[in-house]
Amino acid sequence: MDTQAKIYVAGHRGLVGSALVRALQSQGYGNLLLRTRDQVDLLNQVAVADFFAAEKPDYVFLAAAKVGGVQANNTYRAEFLYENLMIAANVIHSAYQHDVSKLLFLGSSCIYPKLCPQPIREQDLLTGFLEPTNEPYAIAKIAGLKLCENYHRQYGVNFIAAMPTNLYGINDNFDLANSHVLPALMRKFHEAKQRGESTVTVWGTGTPLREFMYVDDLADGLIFLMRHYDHTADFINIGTGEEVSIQDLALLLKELVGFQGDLVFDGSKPDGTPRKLMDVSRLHQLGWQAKTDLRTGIAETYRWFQQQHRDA
Ligand code: GFB
Repeated sequence: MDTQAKIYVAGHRGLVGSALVRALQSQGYGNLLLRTRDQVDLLNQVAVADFFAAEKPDYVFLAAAKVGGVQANNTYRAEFLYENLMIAANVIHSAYQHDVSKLLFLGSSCIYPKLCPQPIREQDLLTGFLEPTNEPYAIAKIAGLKLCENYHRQYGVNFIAAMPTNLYGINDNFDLANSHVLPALMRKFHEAKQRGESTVTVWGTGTPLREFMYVDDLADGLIFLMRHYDHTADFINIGTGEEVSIQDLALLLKELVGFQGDLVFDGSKPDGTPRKLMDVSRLHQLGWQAKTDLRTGIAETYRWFQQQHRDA
């Protein structure tokens, strides 16, 4: 990927897309193609086709998606299915029609069966039932990776797909109802500390295990894959290979935010899948691994979060 190549980052204002823009710019890629939803609506087939015809990008990072935590996935089921299917189909098809040299599609670790053997290997896809709370999102993401696989098989295009684990970092969504656990708890602890409250509510039982990756590591890994991983009909996991229980995550956040009170677990909220740890041996064999540990990544994110609050 030449530093002058025209690189379209779809979803450049989101958690992943904005990290990609930071990483690409810091690595000397100066010809980035960025469009807001108002400028190019990725749900609109004609708008996407016209955009690709006019701009003819060389490389595409497909990081645009409708995303959210366990409750958002379970509430906006139709939107998660429809919007993610449309984004994947419109962008991947247009990339094929307009001779994009290489495309990288972003999926999710929730594509794998709910009770998958751990750590989860790429070949475990479609070997069991999905977690019901995020089945619509997972189906759309499976469709996206299958589009990459089958456009490659039929047309020979170099479209690859990466399946990231749970992510966090700068520009995350901190909405209390719809966000993922890490930003939600960071905000809850921060606000409880400011208001002098004695408890913070953690959803579910606290026993589920999750793997968390700092989004700037992910961005570096995605650029690595774009440069070094060509299509072999296989998508690839991207994660840290380390897991933590939701209870231990909450305790770490409590400590780093400096909240003195107690945790209360709300069993009326869903736990989601019991365990979700990626097997990242294929990625490690290629020569890349994540470098930011959870404590450091959370501290960085919390610094940014506090700065945003001060500015607001
Ligand atoms: O991050 P999260 O919403 O997504 O929840 P998933 C992870 C775990 O944290 C669940 C618990 O067991 C939640 O019950 N949790 C505790 C909380 N307190 C909170 C809270 O305040 N907010 C949230 N959101 N959770 C998502 C999928 O699953 O993972 C998506 O729904 C996507 O499709 C994403 O794949 C990576 O890890 O359960």
